[in-house]
Formats: sequence, C-alpha cells, structure tokens
Amino acid sequence: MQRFLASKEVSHPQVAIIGLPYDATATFRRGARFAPAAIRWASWSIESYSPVLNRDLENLCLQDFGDVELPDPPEEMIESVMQTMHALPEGCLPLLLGGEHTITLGAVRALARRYPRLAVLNLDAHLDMRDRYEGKSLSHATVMRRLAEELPGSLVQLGVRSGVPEEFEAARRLCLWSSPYLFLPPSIYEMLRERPIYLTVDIDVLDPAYAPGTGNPEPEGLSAHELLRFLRHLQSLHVVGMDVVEVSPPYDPSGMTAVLAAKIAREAILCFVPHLSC
Ligand SMILES: [Mn+2]
Repeated sequence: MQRFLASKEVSHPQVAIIGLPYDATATFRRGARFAPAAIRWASWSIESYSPVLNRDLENLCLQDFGDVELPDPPEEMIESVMQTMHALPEGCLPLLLGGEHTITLGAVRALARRYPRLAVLNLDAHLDMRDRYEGKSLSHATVMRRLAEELPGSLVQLGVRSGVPEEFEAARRLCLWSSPYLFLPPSIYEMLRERPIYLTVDIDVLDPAYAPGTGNPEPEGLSAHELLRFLRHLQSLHVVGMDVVEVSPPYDPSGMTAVLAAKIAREAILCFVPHLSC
C-alpha cells in the first residue's frame, strides 16, 4: 500500500509535500525542526483511505519533495521558502510540514504574488500578533502581525485563546475575522468562498490533551474530532496552499501528536485537491 507521505516521482503531482525543518525563532521549547520526519514516519500508521470522506490518497498523485535546508536568520529562511514555492510545478497544491509558524509567511508571500486576492485561514491557539518580540520583528510570536499588515483584511484566525491586549487590538484592526471559536459567520464564509485560500493549522489549536507535542501548549483547546469535522465542512473553499506547523517531537513522547498531524494532512488533502481547478 502507498503511504501518503512516502516519496515517489510522479509526472504531474496534484499535491507537493515539502518539509520545512525550522525552529530557530522558537521562544519557549524548540524541537519543531524534527516534525517533518516525525509526521512522515507517523503517516505509516494511518490508512490512505478516509472513511468519512470516502476518498483515498491512492487515487491522487502525491509527490514528496523532501526537506528544504533552511538558514537560521528568519528573513533568509522566508526567502528560501518563497523560492521553493516558486519552483513548484504549476497547478499542484503545496502542503508544507513545519517547522515553526514563521514558515507560513514565506509560503503566503509566494502565493500572494500568484493570487493577489489570497486570504489566509489560520487555526491557532495564539494570535501571534505582537509587533515585536524580544526585540525581533520576525518570529513565530509576530508572524501573523506581519502577514496581516501585508494582506490587510485577508486574515481569519480561529481557535485563538491566548495573547496580550496589544495583540487583540491589532487583530480587531487588521483581521477579517478573529474568534476563539471554530465559527465563521455566514458573511465571512461567503467572502472566503470568493477568494483563493491559504490554510494554516498550528497544531496547538488543539487541546494539549490531544496534541501535547508542541512548543507552547495552551489549555482549553479543540478536540481532534472538532477540528477534523470543521475542516471537512470547508470543502467548498478554493484552497491553494496549506501547512501544518508547530509539532514538536521532543515533547511528543507517545508520538500521538505526529499521528494526528498526519491525519489532519490526509484529510486536508482529500478535502481540497478536487477544488484546485476552481
Ligand atoms: Mn500557536
């Protein structure tokens, strides 16, 4: 049986899997650089078939492009991620395996050139909307602030339950929508349906009971079922890129967080690949 993150060469990949083993700006507990390997390994423990969606990865052309070697300075890392994105074959859906959340900025900058009306749907426990953190303007604690400034009115954040007052103020000013719940008002959902979407899943949006292996665990999170059910409800969105970030294998002794990340990746691929032709 083909495992969905197993490397193979295909002529016209529908999905490009790319590992971004980067955690140089992590503020609390590093380890996300080990996540791409852990998620690939964990993918062998789940089936390629989704009974809920009644779709199978075996019917898709996936290509794993391996890991990108990334420099430590975040500006250079982001440039490198952008170059990687630009080099992908036309028409395939990139699925990035972080790495810390800062990698998302490189992917979004690259895709925003191709899709000027790109909107970003971020599922995350943290706002990551500080202007600066420990004197730095670019880190996984500021990444969504930079993104929201570059794409005003284009960022939707769901599941957020942690941040300082400055961040909540910035979110009200710069985000299209920001909520602690997995809820999109109908008007926001209709707006998203009209735009190309980049979906980013920070594993810490889940409750630490389900995803303990992450750098900054935050209680009162979602269950695995709530998150997967929500993703399946978004099938009509035109997703043009996605990532799963902030899995930290050194804090994942059971390996369960990596397995859950692999399942999220599988379900997201099976949900969104048919919509690439939109
Ligand atoms: Mn987070």
